[in-house]
Amino acid sequence: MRLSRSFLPTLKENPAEAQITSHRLMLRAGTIRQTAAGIYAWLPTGLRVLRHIANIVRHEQDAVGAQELLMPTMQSADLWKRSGRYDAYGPEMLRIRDRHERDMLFGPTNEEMITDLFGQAVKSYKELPQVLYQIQWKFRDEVRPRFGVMRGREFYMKDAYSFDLDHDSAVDTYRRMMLAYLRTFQRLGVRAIPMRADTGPIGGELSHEFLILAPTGESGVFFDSALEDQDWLGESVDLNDRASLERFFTGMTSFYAATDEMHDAAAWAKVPAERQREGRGIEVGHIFNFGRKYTESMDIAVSGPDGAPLYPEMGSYGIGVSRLVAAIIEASHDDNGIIWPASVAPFRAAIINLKNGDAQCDAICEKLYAAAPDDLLYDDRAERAGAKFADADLLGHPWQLIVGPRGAKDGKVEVKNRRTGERTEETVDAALALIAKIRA
Ligand code: 5CA
Repeated sequence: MRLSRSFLPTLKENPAEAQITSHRLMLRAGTIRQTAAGIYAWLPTGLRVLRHIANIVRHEQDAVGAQELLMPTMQSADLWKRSGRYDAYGPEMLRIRDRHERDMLFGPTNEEMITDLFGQAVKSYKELPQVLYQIQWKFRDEVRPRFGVMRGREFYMKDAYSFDLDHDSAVDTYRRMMLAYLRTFQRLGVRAIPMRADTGPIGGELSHEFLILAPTGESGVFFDSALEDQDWLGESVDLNDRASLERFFTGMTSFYAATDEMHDAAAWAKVPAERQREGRGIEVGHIFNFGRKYTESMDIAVSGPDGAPLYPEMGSYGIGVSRLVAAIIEASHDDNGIIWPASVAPFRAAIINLKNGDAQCDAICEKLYAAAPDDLLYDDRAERAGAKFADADLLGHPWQLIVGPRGAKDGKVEVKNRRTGERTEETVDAALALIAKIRA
């Protein structure tokens, strides 16, 4: 994209309404704008990041056998009356009446709807297990929406739901999902630590939260630093083998990790002091196994091996996709702006033309830009170099390809790594080779 033609409203000053770094930087870098309390429009660069995150999430869900579908945001209250949650959910649910006076709601989550869809389609135990997911907008009328998209009222969530024949099989599904989550966060370029969690109003016994460390996090966290050193992408687990899933899960849960709500001082004391990490964390994912809570309350059964009705065991698995955009920034920025992990960055790199109109500079920039015009941001504006550098740092592209008249004479490009600040002089071909491998 050519910056001179793009819709990218950056701000020089810190917006007064933003209290935390990620919110400030998201507004300043032109990724979002608030349209009502806790409700945001995603501007082109923000939408790019949101899509990149969603695609990584999608890929790792597919890899463990989950199937994507898309449910509506609007739901009928009747569904929720069947599970008993219509009254239980409280004022966070946005309730709406249609022109025929029917009670509707904007979905805060989808257990009821998916259970109903499952019940309409699946009749026999032979069709189990099933894991279904969507990436869809949710609405929760939070009392205090704050910190931008970190705690919004409308937010984007990946929600998956599983149906298994029995508890052991549901535990296998839970463990596969756990692995998918660890791989997802690693690919997103952040460390999200899984912690035993309270099951809260959703109910059930097996539950983990995934937290990204950041001083502005809402929960206190205690964990063994060994969890930060694991390579989940390299971990070989046979997804179809119960013993292999159990080995993985037992290994992972042998390391201490808990939020302040679940903290156990005695167990903590056994973690070697040099590996004890304490801090604050942002919840970016939450997985639950809650057994037959919805299949029983909504009377959704399949026929079992002996023909008798059987209520499947369920789990649900959420990732806060829009919250992740902010959480990644909390974990990855400096005084000059955002530092995007390459996997989610809006563009692979910025091309900075230091002298627009100079034949050599223009030619090199155009050649670099032609390599991936949809995935590079070419700063072709008639601005001072300083302003271009400041914007590139603010926007957080992992790489900057800087083309000035002095280097251009010799066919050279200056390449800056945003994270390390390191600059090297490269040939145009070397810069092209770099562009090709950034997101590969
Ligand atoms: N039905 C289950 C899992 S599918 C569920 O709704 N879980 S949840 O309530 O924990 O939400 C899942 C994730 O959505 C959370 O981990 C968090 O990352 C994100 N999330 C929840 N509320 C908000 C909010 N108000 N703003 C932004 N993200 C949110």
